[in-house]
Amino acid sequence: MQVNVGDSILELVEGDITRQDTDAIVNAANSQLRVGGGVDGAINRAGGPRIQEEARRIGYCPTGQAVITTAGDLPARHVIHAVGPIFQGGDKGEPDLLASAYRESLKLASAHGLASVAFPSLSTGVYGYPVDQAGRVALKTVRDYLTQHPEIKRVRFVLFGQPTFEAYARALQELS
Ligand code: AR6
Repeated sequence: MQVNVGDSILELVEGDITRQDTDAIVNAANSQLRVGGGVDGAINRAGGPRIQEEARRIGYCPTGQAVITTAGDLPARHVIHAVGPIFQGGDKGEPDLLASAYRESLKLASAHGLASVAFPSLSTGVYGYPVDQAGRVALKTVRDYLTQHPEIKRVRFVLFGQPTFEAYARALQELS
């Protein structure tokens, strides 16, 4: 499923983010940048130790921000480590922090001249953000960024499992 945003493409696929050959893939990281479970564990397992070595040197990333490293042995060139919020009911600034994590990831991609970026569904696993709500925030934020930044040609959401894919598909239909 895909939509055009200006000359750029925003697309949804069901799959595994470690297999994407976009210029960057985004990791759902924690502030300590220490390898965890979920998509973080999968990226570090598939990409090898160089990713974590660089992340350790960076050391810390606040919630709502992002940092960039090598992608090690992965097909992508870079991993952007974005820290989404832990969901605490929704009235603790979570939507703004989630939007910020997406926006800051895209700003890093623009700054590094990267034209294609693959995102997982940030915060909707271990961090507990309800996927319907998170999908709306994610897609609106990315759509708005692409509207103003044509240098990013393609953003692909790589959704793990059919329920997550369908939640994002509904959110994209609402948005467009
Ligand atoms: N490809 C794409 N999506 C995936 C993959 C994969 N290979 N594996 C899991 N997902 P989570 P969070 C989905 O928990 O909620 C870690 O321990 C998953 O089904 O990875 O932001 C970090 O170190 C879900 O839809 O990230 C942090 O401590 C989505 O990715 C913490 O978890 C996000 O789930 C971050 O939690």
